[in-house]
Amino acid sequence: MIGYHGEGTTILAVASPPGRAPRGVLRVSGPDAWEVVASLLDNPVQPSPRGYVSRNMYLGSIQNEAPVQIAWMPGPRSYTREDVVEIHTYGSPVLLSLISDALQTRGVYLAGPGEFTRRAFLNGRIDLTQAEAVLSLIHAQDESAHRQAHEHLRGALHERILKHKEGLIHVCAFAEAAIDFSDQDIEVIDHDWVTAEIRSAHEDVTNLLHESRETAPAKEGVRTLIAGRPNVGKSSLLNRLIGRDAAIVSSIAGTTRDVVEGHLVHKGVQFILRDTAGVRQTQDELESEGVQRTMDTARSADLILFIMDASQPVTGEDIQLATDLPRGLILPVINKCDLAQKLRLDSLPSWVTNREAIKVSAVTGEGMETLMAEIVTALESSKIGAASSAFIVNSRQRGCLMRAQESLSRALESAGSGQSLEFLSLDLRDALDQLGEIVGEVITDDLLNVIFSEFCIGK
Ligand SMILES: Nc1nc2c(ncn2[C@@H]2O[C@H](COP(=O)(O)OP(=O)(O)OP(=O)(O)O)[C@@H](O)[C@H]2O)c(=O)[nH]1
Ligand SMILES: [Mg+2]
Repeated sequence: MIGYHGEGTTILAVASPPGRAPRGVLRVSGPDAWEVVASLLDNPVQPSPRGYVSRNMYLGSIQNEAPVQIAWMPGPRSYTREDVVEIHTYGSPVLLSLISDALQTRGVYLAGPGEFTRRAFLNGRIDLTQAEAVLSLIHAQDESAHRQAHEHLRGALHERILKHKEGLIHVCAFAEAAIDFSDQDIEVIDHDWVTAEIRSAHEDVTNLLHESRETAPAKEGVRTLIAGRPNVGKSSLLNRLIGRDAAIVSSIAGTTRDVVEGHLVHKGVQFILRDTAGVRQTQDELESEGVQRTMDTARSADLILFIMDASQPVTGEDIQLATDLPRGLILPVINKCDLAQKLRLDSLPSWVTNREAIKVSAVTGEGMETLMAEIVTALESSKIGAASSAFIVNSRQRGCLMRAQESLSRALESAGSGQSLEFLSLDLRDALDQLGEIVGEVITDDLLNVIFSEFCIGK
């Protein structure tokens, strides 16, 4: 059970990463923040913060002479909107835990995960999309995820949702007023306007969903599958790309069985590379399990590199695999181009022959730069990865968007078919609830706990 503490309590957390570090930071937030921190200091300070300037650092010492700097950030102009005091000192785990213990004996609680951000949300400083953005920012693994989290932090998603909420509230209010007047013979509602408002919200929600599907992978990295028949050099290529021998390489066909994963950051984009079993018909039970895994991985990949062997003629296995692989973003790559060229692509499906295959050698390293450049170009044109400035929405937000989209579709239908306005108003209220939930207007404690439990302590 995650411990979150009620109103009026003061909480603390070590805000610097665990372990030894040059600096350590403890954060205290709540009504008693100043008083308890002041009571810990060796040198007498005012028990009241009067006379101390907001956002200034004050020198002192704590726990028998450990020098500290105290930053004073009175609410409401602080992260949590409560009084916040930060204690900056040596990054010694022992010292930090001594201070933490001393604060706890004075009635300060250890913060739960994300409790500072939770308070910022509950005190109205940020909305839920921004709180979640703080989380994404902490977890961002590459520049593009970082940039998108920043966008949310600025409230970009919030703004886009609110724009439609206003319009829909208006329509809903009119529809409900019209219900009251329905026994009188006056036309109080302009159907064209109603339809236009709902359609515009429906369109934008649909767009958001569409954009988010395309960009979601960028959060953890572009899932890249290295596929090909046995022995074409998939494992060698993985090792070459990530610069270490992660996968076993051998001249025996059918070496790789498990999916071997490697990470690579290129031009600010994070890639999760997956080397897999070479695909062929096989009686070997283990190998065929490996082949099964390759095809499963293919279905969830954002990008597939289809590897061929320059030194061999095309085989039935190449053709079969080229036909079976899902046609998302897929690039033909010819490996072993350091050897005499025997490969002719004619018999392969047109998606391979229609474009120029990228020629590389995993052994000499030739063509690696071109390969990465082609990948980046392909990603840019497909909107996966760094080039996209589109919205990343998380799965919670996505669920709300999907439900809002459904309600709006129903509302559109009932507006168009001249059904009773009661239906329209119900569907609009549903849609508004869902949009409200995205920004955290309608939200339960349970949901809040789930969201904030993903945070680290101290944020
Ligand atoms: N000359 C040359 N040999 C290569 C190149 N890439 C791989 N090889 C050799 O080809 C053989 C197979 O390489 P692997 O990387 O194990 O091939 P794989 O596709 O992972 O094979 P499986 O795991 O069995 O599907 C090894 O003997 C490698 O040394 C290359 O670019 N040039
Ligand atoms: Mg292999």
